[in-house]
Amino acid sequence: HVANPKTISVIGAPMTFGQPFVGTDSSPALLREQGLLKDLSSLGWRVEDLPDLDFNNICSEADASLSLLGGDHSIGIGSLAGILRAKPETGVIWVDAHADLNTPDISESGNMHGMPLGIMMKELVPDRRVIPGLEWMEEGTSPRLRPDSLVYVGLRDIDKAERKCIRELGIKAFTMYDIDHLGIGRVMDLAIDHLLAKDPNRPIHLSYDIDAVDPLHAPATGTAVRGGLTWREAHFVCEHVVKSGALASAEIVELNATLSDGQGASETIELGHQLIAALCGECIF
Ligand code: 4U7
Ligand code: MN
Ligand code: MN
Ligand code: MN
Repeated sequence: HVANPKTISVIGAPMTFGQPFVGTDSSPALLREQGLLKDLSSLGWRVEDLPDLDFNNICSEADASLSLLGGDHSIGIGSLAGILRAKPETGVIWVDAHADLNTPDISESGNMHGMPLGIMMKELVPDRRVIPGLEWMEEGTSPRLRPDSLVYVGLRDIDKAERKCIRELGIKAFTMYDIDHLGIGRVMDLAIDHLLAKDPNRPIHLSYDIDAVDPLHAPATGTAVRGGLTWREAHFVCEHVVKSGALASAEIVELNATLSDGQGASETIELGHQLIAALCGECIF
């Protein structure tokens, strides 16, 4: 019914190496099996269904695209590198229980899914050639994420060293405390304002870690933390980012159907599916 539909490219990123569990690699297939792509078409999008990334045969970083299906959150290293290379002025909204601002030097676990933002910040890792496997990031143009181009939503489990970095770099962070205090509506207004106040035309990338949502609704994930977003808050985040008109790309990560019972797994995958549909404008009228 849309004469000239907008195109959404969907890429599966079946990555598990950023954390100790297998299972996050099945999520792109599970989302596809639930009819995700058909739903996006019926929302009026022309869907470009790209093959899953092959992490045994890596040649370059992921291209910027509208929707990336993780995979653990270490895929953020590649997606941010690709997105910032294509559009360096991109602002990032990071929806997560965790700050993912560790570096190999300060991480307590050594797990890469806790480091994607740390690795993107020049202030934290000035030369990425020291990190085995990431030498490519310093070749040619080396896109970086500026601390003032990032906003967190949903934080509630921050490591000591990360807390220090957030303070020192002055990163805008809305924790669950802020969501309780101000409400999700005000928090999302402030988050989007922070990114768009100076440059209303810049693109926004949304990185959505399913563990931002309360484990009551999203138990099938590797690092669940109680006290997260409600079902409606989780959706509102997506709906409000869409409404800003600035959303250019998004990824949904850390779904792991093997880490819960059958019902918990299907509820988590279904929620991931619904959040992507919300990002494609399902509830906007
Ligand atoms: B996720 C942690 F120590 N901070 O670095 C770490 F608490 O992508 C958790 O947000 C990281 O799920 C969680 O291992 C990474 C830990
Ligand atoms: Mn997380
Ligand atoms: Mn994360
Ligand atoms: Mn996690």
